[in-house]
Amino acid sequence: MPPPEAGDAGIGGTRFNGGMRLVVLTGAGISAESGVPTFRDAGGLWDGHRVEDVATPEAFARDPETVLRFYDARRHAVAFADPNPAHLALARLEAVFGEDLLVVTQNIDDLHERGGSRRVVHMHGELLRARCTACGAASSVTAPLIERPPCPRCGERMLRPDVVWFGEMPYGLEAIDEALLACDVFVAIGTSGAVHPAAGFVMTAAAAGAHTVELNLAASEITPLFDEVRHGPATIVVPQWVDEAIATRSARE
Ligand code: BV8
Repeated sequence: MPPPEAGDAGIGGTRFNGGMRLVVLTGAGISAESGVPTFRDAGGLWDGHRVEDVATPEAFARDPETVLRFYDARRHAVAFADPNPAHLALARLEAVFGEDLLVVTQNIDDLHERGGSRRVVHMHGELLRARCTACGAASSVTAPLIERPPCPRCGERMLRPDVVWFGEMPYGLEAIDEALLACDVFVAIGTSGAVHPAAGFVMTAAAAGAHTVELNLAASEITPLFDEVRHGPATIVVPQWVDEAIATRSARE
């Protein structure tokens, strides 16, 4: 894929060529203004807990109650959160770009879906899903997992959050890689770039010729890797960028 030409119609710094295929990666920062705490900001999720105590298979084996309570509490909190203008903007983007847009989220909340996005890959799993450690079946969470509800398929009371912990293989990597290699523009929203392999996606996209954009409240660990950086709260910078992307696409049609 040829790199974007200087003359291509563009938005701000974003240069689109040909197909305008987009991959958007989101992190906890896109849900921050919905009241869902991030991980590494002050007062974040990791402040109260050590990752090793709540987000690894070893932690679950050692102290399942602490881990189940940690995720039950987050699931309860997310139920009271609403999608914010950044989530709604990405749904508007999907309404225009359709299959030319893939949203990959590191988040385990359902705010993208409640905001109207349909094409979402939850590479780190989902709070609202459980996985049976006896038969492997995935199912929707219908009660706090600390109550040990039965697996809908095998009846065993051995459900864990269907969430990807540190040391576990993220979901959807093949499809994500395919989309990164084919995209014209890669956008990272509200992620610190602290966790792999998500933190490396910008390099995969850039190596394949994509224009890369970071939309974040502040500089992240991977800011230097992007062609274009816009700092500000997601509820401001994401709708702005989406409006420009839609205008650019409409101007080309
Ligand atoms: C794996 C689910 C094998 C659980 C999470 C190199 C290659 C591959 C792996 C590794 C590697 N080096 C190290 C590893 C191992 C490890 C890892 O990355 N460790 C780190 C700590 C060094 N990775 C793994 O174990 C992964 N699995 O490697 O499998 C493999 C090997 C090769 C290739 C493939 C596979 C699994 C990692 C998944 C762990 N699970 N979440 C849960 O949610 O409880 S990670 C968790 O932290 C999140 O899901 C998220 O992905 C991650 C990072 O969090 P962010 O979303 O970025 O949030 P954070 O708080 O950090 O930052 C918030 C950002 O928002 C900030 O930038 C802030 O400025 C911004 N912000 C704040 N407010 C706003 C805002 N922006 C805009 N507006 C605002 N209002």
